Amino acid sequence: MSSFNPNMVMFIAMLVIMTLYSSEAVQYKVGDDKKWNLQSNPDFYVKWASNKTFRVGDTLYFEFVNGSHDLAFVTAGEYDRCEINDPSSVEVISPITVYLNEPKYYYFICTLEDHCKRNLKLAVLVQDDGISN
Ligand SMILES: [Cu+2]
Repeated sequence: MSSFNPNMVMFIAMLVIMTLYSSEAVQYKVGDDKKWNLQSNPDFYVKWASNKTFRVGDTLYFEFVNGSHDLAFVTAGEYDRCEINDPSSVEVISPITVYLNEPKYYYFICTLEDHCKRNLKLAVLVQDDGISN
């Protein structure tokens, strides 16, 4: 019964190892085809982030119509209150690639008009890649 093809066993073992240890960085396009925009569903960006695992080395790619939206890197408190204390953290030219270099929460909002209060905001938890420690 134990007639394993040694080549096949080796092949499967290599696939498993590659899957476990390849820390291929992933680029996530925020909102997918909806991009960075006001959405009719208030939970849109919460849901968008909830089914993904963000890891150190991954990137977020924000795309929007210049002048219609912007992107600010904010603290948890600013995210909650839709405030911005550091105007220098606002990016206004699309597209914007954000490098997730640390295992922590990252918070983003749109600062234009009432867009943040209308839930154009994103929080992601970035996890350690599990290799570099
Ligand atoms: Cu906006």
